Amino acid sequence: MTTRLFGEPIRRVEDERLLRGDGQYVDDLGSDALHLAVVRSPHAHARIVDIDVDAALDVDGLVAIYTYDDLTGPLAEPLPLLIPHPNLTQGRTQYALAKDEVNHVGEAVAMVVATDRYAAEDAVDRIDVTYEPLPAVVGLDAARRAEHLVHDDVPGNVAARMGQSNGDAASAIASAPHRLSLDLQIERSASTPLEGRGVLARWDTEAHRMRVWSSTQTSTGVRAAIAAKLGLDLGQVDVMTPDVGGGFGVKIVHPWPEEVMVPFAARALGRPVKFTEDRREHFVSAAHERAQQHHVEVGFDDDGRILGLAVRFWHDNGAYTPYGLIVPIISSTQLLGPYKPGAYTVEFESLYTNTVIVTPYRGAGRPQGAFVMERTVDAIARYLGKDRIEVRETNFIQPQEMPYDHGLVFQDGKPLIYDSGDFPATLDKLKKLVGWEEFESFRAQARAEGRRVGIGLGCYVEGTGVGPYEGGHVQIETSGKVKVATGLTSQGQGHQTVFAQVVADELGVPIEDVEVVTGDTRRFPYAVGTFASRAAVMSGSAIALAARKVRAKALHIAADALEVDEADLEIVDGVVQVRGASKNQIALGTVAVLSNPLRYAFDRASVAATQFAVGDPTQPPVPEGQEPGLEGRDYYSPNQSTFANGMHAVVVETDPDTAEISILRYCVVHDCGPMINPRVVEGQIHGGVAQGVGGALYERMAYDEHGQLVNASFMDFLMPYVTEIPDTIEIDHLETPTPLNPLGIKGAGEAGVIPTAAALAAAIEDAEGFPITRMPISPSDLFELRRLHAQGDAGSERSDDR
Ligand code: MCN
Repeated sequence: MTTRLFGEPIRRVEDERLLRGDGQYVDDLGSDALHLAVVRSPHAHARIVDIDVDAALDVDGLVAIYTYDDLTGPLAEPLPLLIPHPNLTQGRTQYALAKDEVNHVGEAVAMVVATDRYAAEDAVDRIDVTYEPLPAVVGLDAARRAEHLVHDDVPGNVAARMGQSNGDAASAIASAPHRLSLDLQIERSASTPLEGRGVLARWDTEAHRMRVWSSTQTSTGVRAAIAAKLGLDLGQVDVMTPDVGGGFGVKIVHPWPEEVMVPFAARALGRPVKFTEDRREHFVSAAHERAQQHHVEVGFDDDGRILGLAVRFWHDNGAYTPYGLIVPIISSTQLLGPYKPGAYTVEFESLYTNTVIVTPYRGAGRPQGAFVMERTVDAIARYLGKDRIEVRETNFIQPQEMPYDHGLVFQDGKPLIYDSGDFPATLDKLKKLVGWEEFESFRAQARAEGRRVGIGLGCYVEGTGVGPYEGGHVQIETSGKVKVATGLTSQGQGHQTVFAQVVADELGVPIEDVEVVTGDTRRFPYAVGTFASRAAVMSGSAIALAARKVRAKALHIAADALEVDEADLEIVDGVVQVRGASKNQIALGTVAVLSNPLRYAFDRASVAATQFAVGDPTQPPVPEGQEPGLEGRDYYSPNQSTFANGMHAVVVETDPDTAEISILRYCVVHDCGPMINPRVVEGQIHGGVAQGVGGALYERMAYDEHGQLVNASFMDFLMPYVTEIPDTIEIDHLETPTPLNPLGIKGAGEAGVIPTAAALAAAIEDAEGFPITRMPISPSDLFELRRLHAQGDAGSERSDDR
């Protein structure tokens, strides 16, 4: 009997190679390539008056310089707006090279190709761009004031306004026994993967084919963009993702200017060209997220039951909107978390600023949403003098209410319907894990020692596995090895392991015999990409379905060969056998040979080596309704997202003198349905919590009023080290399967990051005794809040009792 691998916490098969330094990233490839470097705007907002390249022309090793004037046809048009929305009436995207205006520091103005990066950078330094600086709009306050405009033709800096309602929230709030209003704010942060962006292109002048390697989260998207921008057929472009050193959202955008300019240069020059982004470039020219200001009005009864909730918020979308309204739409719908809000209304404005563009960063609008909702629920509890757990329990959607329809439209344009989850049970587990009941005695003991401690929690629900589709291809080689391909890409999530687990189970083969390839358009040309915690649900399901097709085919061929009934067969360790009769068997590799009527001499040798000998070597026709080859392809395309959930609790200590914030305990209960690999899921949660702690306590994009990012390096942008992350993140799981996919699974990749700021704010508030309404919070911020609180002025929470 083969042991079932689904659910086993096996070690990741990719890790040994990666940890030994044997990974292959884009920059490890193309040693023969020319190098591209970028002239970037030093101004947040300026008109380009002139670009003088003369002084760069005598740099040794210079091969080419490109400005907007060198672009023609589709390449001279703005880059695509990837996710249009009817409300995005003022969407704007940038050009591959700025045309006549720049809208943030770091925007690409010209590109240089040279024999090496040093020469390319030297030439970049010698290109003299004359700018006419314009007033910069930096931050949400300036965008809302709209004294200056980012785009002349966009009044009020408003890219889009949008609202949704379920019921009459204004009346429900007005007639509620109690009312509170809160102002809550989250600042900019960013994905900051270890590997920045990178792209290498080779134009094959004989075959007229473009081969591109990109550090991307969507190889099919990059391929489509390159084909469209360079006037090539899709079939002429191959895009491969080698190892990718993290993406966390920032590599979903496609194409980045460099992703079309590198292939453009490679074709124009007839030589391979590559671009490797450096850290400073990443800070000022890739994407950020998170900055939002929120105003909440909530009405509730004596038990803390929410009767009406009205949220208005302002979303900083940066200089352009290539990713549409996805982030604020997610905030506006997912802030509801596990709760019934009574009547609900939400409205937002997505605003332009002269700063780096905003696209989804792990969590994608949900950390802000969870912060808003959890701060609101905590404020209700504090106002009523009730336990925070009790108020949550009062407002939870109950398991028997699933599927639960919120009466809103989700990010995918489909109704926001939760499919599964047991929120009371999740909270119960968390209460026990963190020891909620025992905390007061710990607080008393700490207080007696002159220490200040606090406990907080944060709950969330996350739409995962968003559509429209993903596919899988599974092939059994004549060697018995199994090759699996799916089109979406991997950035470190362990897909090579988990997809192999799924296939090994479905086919009954040893996992060592399964090899998984992701993000290679040559192997699987139709795909969407890796984001929205969708790979397990989408590709996992598609691969399982494809493997089932292969299994059915293998059993059919084997039954014929063994002259037995298909129903009597099983596959164990890569061998098809009659149940209970171990002698009557045939290896899957042999079945693969038989699946192809054209049998080669070397295939026959492998057949002869099995206990079953092929009788007639003449080639029979392909049986009707069957295709040659032991392979299968299938797609999974769900009607809606599946909703995972989780709850975090954190215990902090704040230093009474220095205001330093230390995490004493961090606990997570998580429900992503059945886990394919609990070790991988927990690794994802660890990574997510680490990023969440960064966003809550350390990381902020510090723009000055001129739009200069003054902390654009890891010396100044405080990404947490291992010393700032709790040694142990205690995790428990609840597995409520979804009825929506064949494996019953929900996503897990963003889980760790979503409620971290909410839980930490709650814990700090609990330790300090005054409201925490904005994140991140540094020791200096806390110190200042203490001073304001001492003056009776900390926090922005107002109540209005009836
Ligand atoms: N998994 C599982 N069982 C489940 C659900 C998931 O074993 N029930 C496993 C999956 O098979 C996968 C991992 O957990 O190996 C994450 O699964 P999933 O939730 O499907 O997320 P994706 O694989 O689609 O990854 C995307 C997600 C997102 S949106 C961001 S952002 C993110 C993240 O994953 N970026 C990452 N995790 C990251 N991890 C690394 N190392 N690097 C990134 O850039």
